[in-house]
Amino acid sequence: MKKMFLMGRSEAGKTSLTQALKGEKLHYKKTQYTNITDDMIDSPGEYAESKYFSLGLACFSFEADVVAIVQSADEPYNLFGQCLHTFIQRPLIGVITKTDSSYANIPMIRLWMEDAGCERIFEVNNVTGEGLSELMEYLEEEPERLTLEQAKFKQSLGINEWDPLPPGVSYP
Ligand SMILES: Nc1nc2c(ncn2[C@@H]2O[C@H](COP(=O)(O)OP(=O)(O)OP(=O)(O)O)[C@@H](O)[C@H]2O)c(=O)[nH]1
Ligand SMILES: [Mg+2]
Repeated sequence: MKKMFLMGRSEAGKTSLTQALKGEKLHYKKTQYTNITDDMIDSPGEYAESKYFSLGLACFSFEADVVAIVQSADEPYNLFGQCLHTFIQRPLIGVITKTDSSYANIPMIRLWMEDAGCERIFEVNNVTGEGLSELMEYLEEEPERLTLEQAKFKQSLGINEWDPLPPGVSYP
């Protein structure tokens, strides 16, 4: 199971996503500080909303296997810059919540996430559970655990640690 780090503005639906993935009924609980469990790191939205705290978010990413930007389908503005993935040494994915909102503009949120460098984008409804199984399937794929030498070899090829080796290439 991949450990997922959630970041996104307050009310985006991060905590609800953790509840929905655990099969719990949604219960509102404002996140006051970063909660770390075995599979998930849930941060308060205010951290992503401040440029000073956002550095701390980059640090938390080192404790995770994958970093998820969480944005609701009716989000009025974009908090994340282009090519965000370049300063996060983990795969970056996007999770669009509140797909049931009558103000949803999913194509726009997808564009923001693609600009940020998300390699996968999932659309979910935390209330009904729609779309969660696809995300769950992705999280259940075990990440490859590399030795330092293997990681350095991948770096020498100019590829990310989580990218597959090019065809015909194997570890020395
Ligand atoms: N309709 C709908 N409401 C949702 C969905 N996901 C979350 N919500 C609601 O959105 C509100 C905010 O959700 P939270 O999960 O607490 O948001 P958060 O991102 O954890 O916010 P902070 O803890 O402040 O950072 C709650 O009232 C949820 O019930 C969804 O997919 N659909
Ligand atoms: Mg929360």
